[in-house]
Amino acid sequence: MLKALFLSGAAFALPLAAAEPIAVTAPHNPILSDGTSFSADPAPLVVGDTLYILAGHDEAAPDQNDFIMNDWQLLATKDVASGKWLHYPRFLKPEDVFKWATPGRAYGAQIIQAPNKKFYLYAPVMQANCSDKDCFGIGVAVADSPLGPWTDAHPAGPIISQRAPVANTIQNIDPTPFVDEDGRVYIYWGTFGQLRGIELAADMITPKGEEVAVKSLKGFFEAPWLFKRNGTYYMAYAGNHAGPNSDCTPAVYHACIAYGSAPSPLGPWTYRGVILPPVSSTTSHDGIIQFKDKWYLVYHTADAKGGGHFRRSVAIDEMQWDDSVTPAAIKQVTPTPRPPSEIGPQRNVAPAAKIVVSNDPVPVQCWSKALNDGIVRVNPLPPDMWGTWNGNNPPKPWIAYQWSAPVKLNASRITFWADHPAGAGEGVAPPKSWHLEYCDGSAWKPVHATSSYGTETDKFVEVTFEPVTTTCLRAVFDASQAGGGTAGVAVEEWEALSVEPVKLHLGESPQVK
Ligand code: FUB
Repeated sequence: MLKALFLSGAAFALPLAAAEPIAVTAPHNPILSDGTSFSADPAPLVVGDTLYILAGHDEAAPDQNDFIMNDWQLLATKDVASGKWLHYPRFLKPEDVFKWATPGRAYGAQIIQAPNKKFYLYAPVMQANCSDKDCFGIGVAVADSPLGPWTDAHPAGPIISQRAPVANTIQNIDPTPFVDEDGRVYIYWGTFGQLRGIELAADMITPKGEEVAVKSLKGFFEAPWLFKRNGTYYMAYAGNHAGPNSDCTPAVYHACIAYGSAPSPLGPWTYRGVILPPVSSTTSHDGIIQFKDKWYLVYHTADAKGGGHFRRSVAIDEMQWDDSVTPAAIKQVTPTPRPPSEIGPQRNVAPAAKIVVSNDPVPVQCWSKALNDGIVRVNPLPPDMWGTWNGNNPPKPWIAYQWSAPVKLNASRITFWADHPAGAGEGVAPPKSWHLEYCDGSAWKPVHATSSYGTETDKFVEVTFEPVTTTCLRAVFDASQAGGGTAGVAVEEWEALSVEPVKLHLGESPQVK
């Protein structure tokens, strides 16, 4: 009998065996939102009246920038809108099934049902006793039910690795298997811009025919997801063609979910567009499925309590089609819940400001929007900050906020980030000095500071000044210089504090009320 606990938006509180699900009520995304269990790399599967989502399990500490993933977990629902899910934590570990695998690195896996009605799990795992440059290999396990028990379908080792079926030098992860209507089986996989595909025999494990290397899906990075609708094959994937004019992402560390289509399972593939803009985690990972007349995109974000780039959580949203074009196009998904349109009252009016920077377009590893996103991470990555480092660093960069209505300010807080010490002439260092200016008509004027301008890193440095009523504020930096070199400047968060708390309207054109 199921031992089901009903917890609100929570994962699990009692130590239960892997086979025992816990009932979760998820009023909104992410599905597991309370920060007790992080979930990543979702792969949906429909069996009868149930939608399953196989997911990895992020266990990195808050300051750890690494994929600590020791097992997979499973979520199941009969009604997405109800928000009621069964959660099977610690569903499966690599070493439980694959005797040739090491523990850990339980990256994105997928389960499909074969024509023989059995279920096959395709899982990237680390091979033990491996001398390859990259020891990830894709193992296959088989079961009579998605809930297992799972046994290794190919105990000799992975069906795909740097040695099989064709020697390669890529990282062999993120498998996406697919059974076509005629019963033929295909699998794609890959990361770091390398996408490979091959047909498998009816046994679901033996490679058949030529392997293809797909080059035509713009910005392909990882997380391919192969599916078919109305005779057209679709490949969704995490893309990272980055830049100020990119349809995908401004910052190279982040990814959008993009897609392409093809007339046959092995291509040729044509890029079609973006399904999901970058999410709050640097990685993005997609799974797409039809369940009870609706199409869904499942993905992950850093939005759970205590979440981060390596503490991700699975989310699900409806996906719509545009059938007025051929092939049918996927409409861009709006993630839910939508951000609030109004926040406050609060003194920090930065979230309502438009950001303008001296070094536009910023280097693609950085992201100006990080300046006023309210997030200061323990161990940030480049897209968690604005910065100037590009190998030819400007000596006097600046960042500015512009409001559509005047604000009355008397303080500002800033968090600098550096990987070099104060006084360095290379890398990213705290600025030699900095000051604040406000606009008065068309002229920039310095504020009358009543405290000093600190340059410490990794914490908020506050500067107070005599009140100014203005529509713009800017921070001007004198970059650190030494030995003829100029260091970069980086800022994680920059707050502009109004004299009194105010309500902020965060619509299309941000305003202060
Ligand atoms: O979770 C580890 C890796 O991060 C996955 O394999 C990628 O798709 C990315 O989500």
